[in-house]
Amino acid sequence: MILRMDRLLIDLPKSNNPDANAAAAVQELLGGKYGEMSTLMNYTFQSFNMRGRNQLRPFYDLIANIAAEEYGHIELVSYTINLILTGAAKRDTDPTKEPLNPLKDARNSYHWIAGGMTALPVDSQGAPWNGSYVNNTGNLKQDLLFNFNLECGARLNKIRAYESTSNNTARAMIGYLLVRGGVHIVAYAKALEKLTGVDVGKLLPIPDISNKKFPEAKAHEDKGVHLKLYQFSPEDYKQAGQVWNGKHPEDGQELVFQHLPKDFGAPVPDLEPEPQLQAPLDPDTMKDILKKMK
Ligand code: MN3
Repeated sequence: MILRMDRLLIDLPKSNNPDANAAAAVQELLGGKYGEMSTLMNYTFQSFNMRGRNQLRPFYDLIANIAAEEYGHIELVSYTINLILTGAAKRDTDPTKEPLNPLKDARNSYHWIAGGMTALPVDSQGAPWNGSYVNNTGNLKQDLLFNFNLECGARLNKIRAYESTSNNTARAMIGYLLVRGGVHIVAYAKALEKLTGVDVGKLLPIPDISNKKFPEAKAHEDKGVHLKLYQFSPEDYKQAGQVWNGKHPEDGQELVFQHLPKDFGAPVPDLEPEPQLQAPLDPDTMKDILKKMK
């Protein structure tokens, strides 16, 4: 089971430029075939379903820890979309003034027609995420190879999303996830190496561009974030360190398996109301209800 914390993995800056089409592009990193919902659900099902896990414990622990981290990744991408959409319409409660008009040519109309200018479990074209993106064959080598490919595809899409927008919130999120996705690529490469003896690390990086080329990723790598695999549990899943050890294939630094540091992450950004969507409740009525509930 999962213990949840009301924190975000990094301090996500507020957007300097509301941009509904940039938000639509970022959706690919959430609900696309290679998005965070896919990594979350792949590793979640692979860990639930692993037969003979006691013989395979270090690999089970590895996949389980990464699955838990991916929950925080879907949260981070969702908040990025929410922050980029904040203020993209005119804030006006008078419907005759067309407050939503600035959005009418944006690619994904579900963002404000179906939701409150917030993230959806869909890709950059609005197609819903679906369960066929999960690959869980019951064969460990096959699943690890799939995971390696999934993380490399995710990295490709992150780079293309980065190249699509200079939005500061999007780039801060992508910079961090390039680094953490990079950890997961190396982790699955190491797992395949331990199982087969093949030097998978020689393939890296895919694509042939270093994370250090992206200033928002380099800032995290300078602090060694690319060397750490986290144990997402106080006591459990501790044998992942038998896979995550040795040197990083790109810069030769020593890898570390550790607990999440205390006070890891940052407060969750508060999302301003968008009154033109008729989404907020009347503040006086709400105050009164909360008083009665105490
Ligand atoms: Mn991820």
